[in-house]
Amino acid sequence: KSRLSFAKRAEQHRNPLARHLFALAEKKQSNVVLSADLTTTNDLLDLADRLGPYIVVLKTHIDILSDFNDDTIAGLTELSKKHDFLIFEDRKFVDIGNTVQKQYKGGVLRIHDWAHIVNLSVLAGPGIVHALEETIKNGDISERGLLILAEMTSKGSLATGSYTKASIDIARMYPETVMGWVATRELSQFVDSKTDDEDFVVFTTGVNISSQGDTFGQQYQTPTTAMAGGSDFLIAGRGIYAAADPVAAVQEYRKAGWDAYKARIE
Ligand code: UP6
Repeated sequence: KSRLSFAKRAEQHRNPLARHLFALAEKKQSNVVLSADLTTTNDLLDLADRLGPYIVVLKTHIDILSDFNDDTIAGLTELSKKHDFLIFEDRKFVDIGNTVQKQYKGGVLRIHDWAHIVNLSVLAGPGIVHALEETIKNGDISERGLLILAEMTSKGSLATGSYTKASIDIARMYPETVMGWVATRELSQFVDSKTDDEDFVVFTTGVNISSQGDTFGQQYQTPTTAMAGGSDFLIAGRGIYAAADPVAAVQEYRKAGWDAYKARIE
């Protein structure tokens, strides 16, 4: 796990989006990514507006909205500027490169236009990353980045062992656009020998302070255990938005995550 401060990592990182992310974390004293899994535009924008000050990234599943339209994206983009957070579309691309390029750049969702970060699985091999990287490099927006889904939090996940190792190996082939990975912990045991300028960011899903899991096999850890295990950014959904008071909850996650971060760098 990195003992360097976010400020230091912001200074040194080769990827402009990673630099921005670390600088935002430092500025807002938060490493919370809100998984805003609400299903109407109004509810999503309302949550983003109320919780925006306390988070560094808003994670969306844009295809679960029942009323997705141009105002959804205009609203999200405006709030991302107002409260200074990045947008991460949790799209989990998985198809062959030729198809994901179309899914990323075009279609009804035009994800590349508005999402700073997207993620993908390497089930189909490295071509998917090559394709998404090409779209980013050919586009005229510099702040776009990828995360590789190296592990999953649900019980019985097959993304383990050699699959996780392959995810890391493929991430390291594309250091200009792959900012890091989504994993439950630090995965340095899968990195054979690290080069000096390597600094992959670890995003961790399955974070909840008051629950152990759900009836579909989701498995949670707390902000404190996730940070101790080597996470950099904590992704929490129901623990925050389904709480009786989401604003109080996001502040609680922020404090827990930031205290654990402080303890690690000092
Ligand atoms: N997510 C996981 N586990 C993974 C990958 N992604 O939970 O391995 C995503 C889910 C959801 C969020 O799609 O958007 O993270 C978790 O939400 P929750 O905190 O409400 O469980």
